[in-house]
Amino acid sequence: MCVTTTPGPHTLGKIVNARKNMSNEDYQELEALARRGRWLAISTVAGSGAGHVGGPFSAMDIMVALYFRVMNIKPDEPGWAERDRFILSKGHSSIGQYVVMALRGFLPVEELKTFDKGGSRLQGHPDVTRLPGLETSTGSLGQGLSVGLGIALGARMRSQKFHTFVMIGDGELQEGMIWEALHIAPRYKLGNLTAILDWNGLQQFGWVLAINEPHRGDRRDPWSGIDLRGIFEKLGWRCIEVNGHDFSQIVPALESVKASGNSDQPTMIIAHTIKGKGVQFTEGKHEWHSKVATKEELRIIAQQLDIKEALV
Ligand SMILES: Cc1ncc(C[n+]2csc(CCOP(=O)(O)OP(=O)(O)O)c2C)c(N)n1
Ligand SMILES: [Mg+2]
Repeated sequence: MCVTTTPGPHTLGKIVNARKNMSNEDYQELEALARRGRWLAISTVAGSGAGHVGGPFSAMDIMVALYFRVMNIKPDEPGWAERDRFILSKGHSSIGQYVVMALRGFLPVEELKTFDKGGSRLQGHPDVTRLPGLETSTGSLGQGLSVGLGIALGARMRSQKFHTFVMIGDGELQEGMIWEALHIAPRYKLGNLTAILDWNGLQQFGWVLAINEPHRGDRRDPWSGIDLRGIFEKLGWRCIEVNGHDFSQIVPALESVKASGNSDQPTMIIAHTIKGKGVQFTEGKHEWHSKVATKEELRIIAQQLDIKEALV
């Protein structure tokens, strides 16, 4: 029989907070970018009247690290053949990727205002036919790791040196197609492929056993009490666990997998994260999976993120 688990960030016990491997200035610069990214994400969603918040906030620090420190990319030449590839398989967090790409110079920050509008390059879920810099369309959960695997395999066959990163959600990890890719990547010895698991313990509907809505089933973290690391390792993945909100752990982990791109083992970075991270009242709250902030909430959020100017 299934039982519900205690609410809240399930993995905090495992998170190490030591700031090493990085200067304070470096850390603070990345932190400021992530705060600005979170503000742009939540204010853009508010301006558009729809979109996701919890997932983008959970993934923000990792995406900032990838785009600003780790990936070899040229914002003014998004199709550059040697670029490192990033696929946001949990495509509902698109606004997070768009704001990081805007801050990095792939598109004007002003363009964020078109988010989720008809004709916009910034669709609610990433559309590769519209926005240069995306590697594939995502949003139907479960597909991105297989696409990334194909890209990494193609790179190996052509002796191309770039690295492919794919971020998946912990809810998304329930999709069967992800497990097909998890089985196959080690067999192809794809050291040039890194999956990043955004393990925030929450999906769309939270923790409460849905007594009045039995058709929705048990809403607990599906991986609660499961040794995911052990499973990934048995399948042949090298695993690194990080606090997904500590740049001094994220950046070295991502850099180390790039450095070992020639190895014969794909890597799984297990990122322990908090859904809605960055704003007190959104952290760990499934209600903020996709919610539009009110004007009053935006005012408080701007304060908490230390954002001086009102952008909406
Ligand atoms: C195939 C598929 N089924 C369902 C959905 C609807 N959906 C969007 S987000 C989401 C929850 C995803 O949870 P998780 O992967 O943990 O993402 P995060 O917590 O980072 O938001 C669901 C069920 C979808 N987009 N695709
Ligand atoms: Mg999740």
